[in-house]
Amino acid sequence: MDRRRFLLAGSAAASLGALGLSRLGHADAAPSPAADTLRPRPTPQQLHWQRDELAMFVHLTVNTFTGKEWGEGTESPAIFNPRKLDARQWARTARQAGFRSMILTTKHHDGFCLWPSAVTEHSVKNSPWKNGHGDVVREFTDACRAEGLGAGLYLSPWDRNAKSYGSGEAYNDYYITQLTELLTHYGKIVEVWFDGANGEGPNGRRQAYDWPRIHATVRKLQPDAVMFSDAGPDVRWIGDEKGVAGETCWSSIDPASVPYPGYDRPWIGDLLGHGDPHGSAWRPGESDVSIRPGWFWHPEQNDQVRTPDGLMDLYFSSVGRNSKLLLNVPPNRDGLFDPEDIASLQGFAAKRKALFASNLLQGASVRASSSDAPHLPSKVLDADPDSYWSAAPATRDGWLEFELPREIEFDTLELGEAIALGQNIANYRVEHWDSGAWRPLTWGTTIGHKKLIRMDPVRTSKLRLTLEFGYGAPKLACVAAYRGPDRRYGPGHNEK
Ligand code: FUL
Repeated sequence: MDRRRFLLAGSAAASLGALGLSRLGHADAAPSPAADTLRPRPTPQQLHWQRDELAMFVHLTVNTFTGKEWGEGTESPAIFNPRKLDARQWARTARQAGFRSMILTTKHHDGFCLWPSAVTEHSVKNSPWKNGHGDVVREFTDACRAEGLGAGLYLSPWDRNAKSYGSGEAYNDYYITQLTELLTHYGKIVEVWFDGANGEGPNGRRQAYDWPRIHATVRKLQPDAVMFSDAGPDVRWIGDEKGVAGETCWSSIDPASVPYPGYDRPWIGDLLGHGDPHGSAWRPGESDVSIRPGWFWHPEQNDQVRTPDGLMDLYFSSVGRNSKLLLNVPPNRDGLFDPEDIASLQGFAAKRKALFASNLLQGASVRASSSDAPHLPSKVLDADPDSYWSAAPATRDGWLEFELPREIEFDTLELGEAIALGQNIANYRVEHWDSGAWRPLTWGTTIGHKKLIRMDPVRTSKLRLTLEFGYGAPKLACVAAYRGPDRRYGPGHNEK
């Protein structure tokens, strides 16, 4: 059913990560400090978006009441009645679990609008909920702001209810009107989410969307919002709906490789998952996944809510691979998050708090292969993402050595590049000092905003991080080691 399942089934075995590395020769070609500034960098909005790390998706529509995942577009608005709907409960849950924004499905593929749109009768205004006077988008955006969260909106281009769907301009006008309503009546919107799914409308026809016009409308009405789709333009889909970014994950991509949203090709999943170190566009990946098997609430899935450990796995495979996690939590038929989902989110937050409590490398003396003052090696140990160590200009590799006053024990490493200045590091190696010699600990590709590496507990008083290849002078904002209370992870766990 899902277009994205088709993509996964068809994804080529050849990894674009391998492709990225095979092109590393470029890195050694002609190192110059000027070349560093030519590589893509994030806009302030993209940087803010990525540093938020966690966003919550909220899927709600007539499907919540029919048990379907994709509505037909023929559902009666009379079935939509989330009697106890409390958007503040959603936003409070999100904030308490460390999420920084939420994205609501204002209209899913069934065409039912969660706000009283002026251009259709297929909306909350013809539902029994609040006697047709309700507006979920209003309650949602108000709740986000009350809890200090950014508000994002999903508006499905595919609409199985609109009569004009598949007609060309008439539907594009309809879509632009709905987008305009959403972007002008509800205050500041931080993210607009464009689904690439494009099926047939009620008359059996498909629609050619006017993407340039859609993008221009968002830029004009909400210049600070980032736009998501397979093809960006600001943030890209990570290529699967499992919450798993590529082990190699570049924030840059060649815009020509995914020319428009919904560009179905068998290789797109890998391409989006890995990005492209030579891509001209900074377009970081968003990993969307649901806390339950479905995107919408189904009573029979109440015992299949992901556990706190399962959510930790998602955190490592998305945020820990230079992506952002967009975790869906669907409200039930009362319009509330279920207690199971809330408990799991609280457990997830508690686990992150316990694991990332303190950087055990604090207090180490740090030496580097070279430095570009004032960006000294010790900068990787302060918690400020804007302060960083830089190797000397025109270098493409380097190392950092940490010497601690006493032995530490850790099972998790965190690395972070100074991504305000771009993403350069193609691969790294970590060694620890053991019985009078350096011993290999781990090796990996790409770092970006955050790379998290899990391993069996290691005891050492010295650690060495070697940045073997890059496309600019290495610039690291963070190196951290943590010891989690869990002991269940073995070596290589993160690679699976
Ligand atoms: C997909 C849609 O078809 C699903 O129903 C869901 O909304 C997901 C986030 O995107 O393309």
